[in-house]
Amino acid sequence: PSITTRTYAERAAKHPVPVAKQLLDICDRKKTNLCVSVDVTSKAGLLRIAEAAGPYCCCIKTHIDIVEDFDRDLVQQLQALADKHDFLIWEDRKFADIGSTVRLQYSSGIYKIASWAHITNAHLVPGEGILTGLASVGLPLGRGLLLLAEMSAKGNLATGEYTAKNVEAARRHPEFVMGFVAMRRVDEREETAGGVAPGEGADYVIMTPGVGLDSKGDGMGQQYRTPDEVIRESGCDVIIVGRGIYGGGDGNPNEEIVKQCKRYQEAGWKAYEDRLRQ
Ligand code: 5BU
Repeated sequence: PSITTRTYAERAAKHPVPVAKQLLDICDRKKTNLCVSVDVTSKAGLLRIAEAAGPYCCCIKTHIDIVEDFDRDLVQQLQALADKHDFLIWEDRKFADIGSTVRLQYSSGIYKIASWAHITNAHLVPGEGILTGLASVGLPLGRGLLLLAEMSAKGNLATGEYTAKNVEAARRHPEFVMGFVAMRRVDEREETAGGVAPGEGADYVIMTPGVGLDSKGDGMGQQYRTPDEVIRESGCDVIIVGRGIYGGGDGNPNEEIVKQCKRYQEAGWKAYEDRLRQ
């Protein structure tokens, strides 16, 4: 049977990366495959939205370098919210340098990402040294990495052979690479092409941006699909929703955030249940 017919709980029980196990367990426990992306520029806004969205999501995705008044207290409060509401934190840093440099970018500087983000992600453009560099910091801390095998934006270059190379590289780092940012089940296509029975290989968590129920794009290249297209049709595991929930700018009022979270949580979960029945 294919990975897409297994439940999050079944997959959690067998996953080799502790953070992937944690994430899949949260999805099962809270009945949500929603990751809320919070792209706001103030500490207060980020914390307010994380507090409002926390009960409905498995993960909060940050871009910490856009926050104007970043301080250590911000990440401490975010960690406290993650504990309180049972979600993971993903810093969408998109590392893209040589191993020795990303190692410092991940561990040091103002943000010290590895000290608070359960998950981060990287481009494979520099080659596999980037995985060795990030793993040297992240593995001892029990962190997990997503490789950017595909992207959501129109005309992006993460396609074809490049996508396939991401899957191959992930297979060589099974203890650290927990999955992919991708638009479809990139791992299973690979397995089929290579003659390996689908589902018999490693299990990767596919987390998918470009999700919206009310809009098809943002005029700057973003392309939106529905939770059903992403989870059921394309076999991805987690929907990432940003502006569809927080509304852009400094963010919707809490009431609207909660309403949209419930809407996306419900749509994502229904798509998952429909997929299991397929
Ligand atoms: P939106 O408001 O739902 O469009 O926000 C999408 C978020 O996902 C935003 O933080 C992007 O940086 C992020 N993203 C994306 O949109 N597409 C991609 O391919 C990747 C990340 Br990788």
